Amino acid sequence: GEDTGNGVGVATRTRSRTKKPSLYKVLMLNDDYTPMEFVVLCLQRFFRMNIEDATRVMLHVHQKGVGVCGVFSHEVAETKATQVVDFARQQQHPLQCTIEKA
Ligand code: TYC
Repeated sequence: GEDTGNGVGVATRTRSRTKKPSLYKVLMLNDDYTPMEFVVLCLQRFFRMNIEDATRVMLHVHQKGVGVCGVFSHEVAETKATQVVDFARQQQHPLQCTIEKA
């Protein structure tokens, strides 16, 4: 705080103490059984991708084994990964997602 003339410090703060949330990647993993169209649907539904981006990410995962669906706060990343895996399981697909610190 600064001295205002009467010797009393005025509480000022130019920097807040709020810290930015750490970011996490949601990773999608390849498998031999989940249909390509289902993976594209998941990327559209849970990551708001258009069909071109969803197809590009799906093919990347299919060819490389793993790919990034998006980067989010820890809570949002966990929620999206869980939503994908639960939706896939409901349809009897083994599709897996994990999260990793960005
Ligand atoms: N490899 C799957 C197939 O050939 C397609 C697939 C792509 C599965 C991406 C999972 O995350 C995945 N049907």
